[in-house]
Amino acid sequence: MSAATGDLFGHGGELERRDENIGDGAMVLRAFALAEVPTLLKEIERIVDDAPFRQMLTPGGLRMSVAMSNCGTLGWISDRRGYRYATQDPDSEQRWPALPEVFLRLAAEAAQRAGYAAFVPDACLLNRYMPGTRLSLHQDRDERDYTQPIVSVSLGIPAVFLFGGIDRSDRCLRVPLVHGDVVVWGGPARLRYHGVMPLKPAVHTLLGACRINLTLRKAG
Ligand code: MD3
Ligand code: FE
Repeated sequence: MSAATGDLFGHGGELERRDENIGDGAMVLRAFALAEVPTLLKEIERIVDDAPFRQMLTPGGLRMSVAMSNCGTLGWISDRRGYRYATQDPDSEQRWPALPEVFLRLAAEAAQRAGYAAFVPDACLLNRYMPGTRLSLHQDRDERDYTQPIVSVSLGIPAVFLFGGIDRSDRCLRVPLVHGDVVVWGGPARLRYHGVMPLKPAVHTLLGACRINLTLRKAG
């Protein structure tokens, strides 16, 4: 892209697909999900119709700032008893909605591009952020097999992702994530601490004052 094609800022804007390595095993695929956004949003609507977003309790009894739902054979939940994967939505006592085909395809294509062949997730956590919502520094360690990557899809208003190290006290890289970005976390990045800074007030054309992050995992 050049000035002649309308890229006034010279960085390709948010429409250009581009791969960025942000650390060993962690790859940002800029705009990778853009073409699928309409389908993704339709599927998200169906999922949260059956399994509405809710703010879960931490084992310590605090209400999480992020509102969550799940689809797939396993869903990540948190309550006074701890963090775990469950086959049922604890609110409805029904199985989680099925993983839509477009989620499976996008996850497999992104993982493939980052060097992980044949990624077949069985769990998708849907995280909903509003301005002020944050996710504190944590590791994802409730899954069975850490050799499997995690694929995340960012939709809606921007966020600053915090990418730490293997120790909680390691310094964090700040990675801005925007609508349509996909990140693949695997290998040595799989157990690194990470979180999301409090979201700044913003409005997205399609999602309003909201960010939705899909996290696709093979949990079982
Ligand atoms: C890095 N979600 O749901 S996705 C989570 O934007 C979570 O909602 C964030 O962290 C969000 O657990 C970040 C990116 C992500 C997911 C898993 C990781 C980054 C990761 C596992 C290891 C290292
Ligand atoms: Fe996480």
